[in-house]
Amino acid sequence: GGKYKIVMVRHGESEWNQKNQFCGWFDANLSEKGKEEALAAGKAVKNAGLEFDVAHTSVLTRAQVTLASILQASGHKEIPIYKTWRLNERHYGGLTGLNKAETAAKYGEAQVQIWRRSFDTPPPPMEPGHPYYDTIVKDPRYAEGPKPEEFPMFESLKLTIERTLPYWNDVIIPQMKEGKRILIAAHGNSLRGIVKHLDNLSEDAIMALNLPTGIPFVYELDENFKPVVSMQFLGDEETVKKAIEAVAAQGKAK
Ligand code: DG2
Repeated sequence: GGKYKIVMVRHGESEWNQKNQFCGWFDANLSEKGKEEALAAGKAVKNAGLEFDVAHTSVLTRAQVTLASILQASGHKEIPIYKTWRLNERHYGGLTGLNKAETAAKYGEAQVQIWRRSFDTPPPPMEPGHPYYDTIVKDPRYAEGPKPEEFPMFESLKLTIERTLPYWNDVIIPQMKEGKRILIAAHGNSLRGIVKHLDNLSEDAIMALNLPTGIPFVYELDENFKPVVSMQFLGDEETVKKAIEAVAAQGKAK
């Protein structure tokens, strides 16, 4: 095994995942299925004998509720929980709220694949007047950051990594060095950014990676924080494979 172990999980299915809408910084709730996935994730954590000293999550409800369920279902009490916009989902810009399959029918599956998975092509910006512009920009949870000048109106995976990695390096790594056992509950694309960094994946390799909802995965890292065990899911292979394929298929026109 490695010197350090860290567990990450994408939140359970949200109501917008269920409706197949681009979500990004919109604060969707978990669906009923998502709540069940979060509880199952907690049981899997318990069965694997994993324990945590601290947890990190985004400022979005779907990640926070998932985290709370996992901690409760795995018998954790009162561990410190850090919430940061730096672990938020990537900001989906002008696509926020659109149905992914309808968008594929309108612009083509290839374009939707670029918007969802390219490394550095961002989605179109969210302009003032967009149905969710005020909801997001004026949300009081962002009083603590990002600063007005760094508040995104869209993000590629590259831009997402640029605001997530400082948190990994400045907050999470020092806690690991102190011996803290950490759980991160976040999002498909904020976690894809961390995975790309840890596994040193190429821009092509990261395009092909889809993360399932509600299935925790373990990394073991050596003293230089290089993986000795990468993305080991707490779930049987077939279930994980199907869940990953379902995420990939969300961009199909139907
Ligand atoms: C999804 C990811 O984010 O979408 O923003 O729609 O992890 O918060 O459900 P999450 C969204 P894709 O990039 O997989 O289309």
